[in-house]
Amino acid sequence: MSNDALANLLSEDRVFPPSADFAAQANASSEMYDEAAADRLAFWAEQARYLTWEREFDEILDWSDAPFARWFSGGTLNVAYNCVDRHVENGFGTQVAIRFEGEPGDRRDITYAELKDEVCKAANALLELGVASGDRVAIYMPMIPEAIVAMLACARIGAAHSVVFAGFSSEALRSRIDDAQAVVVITADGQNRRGSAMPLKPAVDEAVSQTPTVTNVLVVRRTGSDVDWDDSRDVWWHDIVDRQSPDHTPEAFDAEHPLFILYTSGTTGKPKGILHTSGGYLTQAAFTHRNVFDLKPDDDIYWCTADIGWVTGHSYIVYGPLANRVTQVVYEGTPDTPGKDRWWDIVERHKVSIFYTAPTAIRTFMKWGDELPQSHDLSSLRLLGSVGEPINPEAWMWYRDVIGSGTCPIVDTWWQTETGAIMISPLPGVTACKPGSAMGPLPGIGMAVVDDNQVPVGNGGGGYLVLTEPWPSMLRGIWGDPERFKETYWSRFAGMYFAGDGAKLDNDGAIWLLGRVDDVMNVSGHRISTTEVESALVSHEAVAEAAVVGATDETTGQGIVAFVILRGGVPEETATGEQLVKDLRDHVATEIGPIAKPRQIMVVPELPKTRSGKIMRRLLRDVAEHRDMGDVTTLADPTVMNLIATGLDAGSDED
Ligand code: 7RM
Repeated sequence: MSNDALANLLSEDRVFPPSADFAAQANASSEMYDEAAADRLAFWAEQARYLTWEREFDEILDWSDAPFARWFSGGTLNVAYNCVDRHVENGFGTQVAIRFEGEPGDRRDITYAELKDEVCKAANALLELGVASGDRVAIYMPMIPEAIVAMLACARIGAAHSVVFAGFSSEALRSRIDDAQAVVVITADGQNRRGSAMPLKPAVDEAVSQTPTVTNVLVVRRTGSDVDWDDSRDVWWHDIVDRQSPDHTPEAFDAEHPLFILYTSGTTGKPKGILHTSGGYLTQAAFTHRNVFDLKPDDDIYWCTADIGWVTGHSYIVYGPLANRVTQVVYEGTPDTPGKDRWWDIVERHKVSIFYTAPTAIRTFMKWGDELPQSHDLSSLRLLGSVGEPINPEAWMWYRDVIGSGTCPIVDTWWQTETGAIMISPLPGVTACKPGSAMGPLPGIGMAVVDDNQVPVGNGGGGYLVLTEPWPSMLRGIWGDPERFKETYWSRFAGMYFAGDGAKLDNDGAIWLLGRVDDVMNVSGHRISTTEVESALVSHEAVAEAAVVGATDETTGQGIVAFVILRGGVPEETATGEQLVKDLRDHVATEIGPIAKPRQIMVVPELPKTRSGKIMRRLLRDVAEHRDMGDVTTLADPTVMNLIATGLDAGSDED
C-alpha cells in the first residue's frame, strides 16, 4: 500500500456505532471483554461448556511445553455428535441444517435428523473401508452436501480429514495426500462450474497412481460424467454409503485428538499441513460464530460463501455453524451463473439474514453495478461479514449501503488457517466500527503490534501483528514438522506468535491490517507463496529463472506477476511468442491450480538482485504496479528493463 493511501486510511473519521435495536438483542456484550480480561482461562472454560463433553476437562490450558499447547486436557468429546446428534436429541431433528442450491438450479433441504443419518452411514462406510481413528482421509470435492457429510463422518470416527480445494491440480493433491499419508480419498465425478461439468476424478486418478498409501477412492456421482474406473480401488458413494445402517455410536475422543489438517502456503516452497485438534478448536469456532455473527438458531438463515477447501469453509460452514444449530445455505457454483445476480437471487429466495463473504467478491460486485443487487429484495439481511484480506473503506461503505441497506452492522474478521477461528473483529451490537478497520481483538485474545525489537508500538504506530497469548483454536503444529512450526511462528519474537501480517494502530487504538510482510501473496483472499509459483515456473523446460511478485489489483487485492529468464537454446520465435506465455500460465495451473496462474508474465534478460544474490522483489513490484502492461504481457519492453536497471543502481546495497 502506498504511504498516501495509508495516511488516508488512518485519518478515517467515520464511525458507525451499533444501533440501539441491534444492541438490545445482540448475543455479545461489552461485559465479555471485562470478564475475559479478569480471567482469560475461566472465560474460555465457560465457552467450552457450550459444547457437550462426554468427560469434563481437568485443566483449561497446559502451556508447559510451549509452543505446543494442550487445551481442555482430560476432556473427551465427539465433534460430529456436537454438530449433529445433540441437536436431534434436543428436539430439533426437523430443523433444516442445509439448504443446498446446486449450480444447475437443483435444490435439496437436509434436516438435522437427515444429516445425522447421512453422517452415520458415511462413518459406517469409512469403517467398512478400513479407515480407523488416527488415520487421514483426503477430501477433494465440490461444494455439495456430501462434502460436509464426509468431513463430519471423518470427525465422527476420529480420522483426520485433509480437504484439498477442488480447484487445485492433481500434483497439489498428490503432494498433500503423500505428506499426510492419507488412506482414502473422497471425491466426485465432477463439479458444475459456469454451466458445464468439470471433471474431478481424473485428477484423483493421476494423483493416487503415485500415492501407495491410498487403498480406496470413494466417489460421489454429481455430474453424471463418464469416469475411468478401477474396481480394486474405486467405490461409488451411492453403492457403499446408501446401504449402511444409519446407526453409529459416536466415540468420545480426547480434546487434543487431531480433527483435521489443512495445507496453507508459507514462505518456502512446500505448503504446510496445519494441524487442528478437537475441543479447543470447536470451542472457539462455535464461540466466535455465535457472537461475531450474532446467530439466533431459531430465526436466522446464514450463508457463508466460502468453499470447504479453505479454512473459512471448515470453521464457518461446517464446525462453528453446525455446533450452533444453524440453518444455512450451501451453494455449489460461481456468482455469475446463470447471471451476475445469482447471489442476490439466493439471498432473496432463502431470506438470508447473515451473510459472510470476501472483499474480492464485494469489489467485483461494485464493478458489476448497483442495479444487480438493487433488483432483488435484500431486506432479510441483518448482519454482514468480511474475511480474507483488508477491506478498503470504499468497499466497506458500498457493502453497508448497497447490500446492507445502510443499517446492517459489518464485521471485518481477521484470522488465519493457523488461528483456526476469528481473532480480531468488532462485536456486533457492541463495537462502534470504522470502515476498513477490523477494530480489535475479541475477548480472550491477546494481540499486539510490535516493532523489530518486539517493543509494542503505541497508538499511531505500525509494525508486526503478534498474538501474545495461546488461544483454544490455535494450530497445534505443522504435520510432521515440529521444527518448522517453531521456526515459522515462534522464533521471530520470543514467546509470541508471529502472524506474518503488518498492522498499524490508529490514534484511537483501532487496528488496520496492512497485508503480509513475508513472501506470501493474497489473491482473492487465497494465500499463495511467491516461491511456490517460482518453483512451478522453473519446472518448465523453457525457464531458467523466475521471480514472482504480488502486485496491487483493484479487484483481487493482489495479482500474480512473474518475471522469467529463459534457458539458453530456446528459439527466439518461441521466446517472444504469446504461445510461450500461455504455456507457462497453463503450466502453473497444472502444477498448482488455476488460482495460481500469473496475471502477467514478462520474459526478461535478467533479474535485479542484491549483492548477496537475493532477488529484489520490491523493485519488481514497483515495475509490476506502475506500468500498465495490459492483461497478458509477452515480452518486457526496453522501458521496463530500464526501470529494472535504474532500480538496480539505486538499490544495489539493499540486502
Ligand atoms: C481466514 C483466512 C490468512 C491471511 C492473513 C491476512 C489475510 C484474512 C483478513 C486479512 C486483513 C482481514 N485464512 N486476512 N482476513 N487481512 N483483514 N479481515 O483468510 O490462512 O487463508 O489467510 O489473510 O494476511 O494472514 S488464510
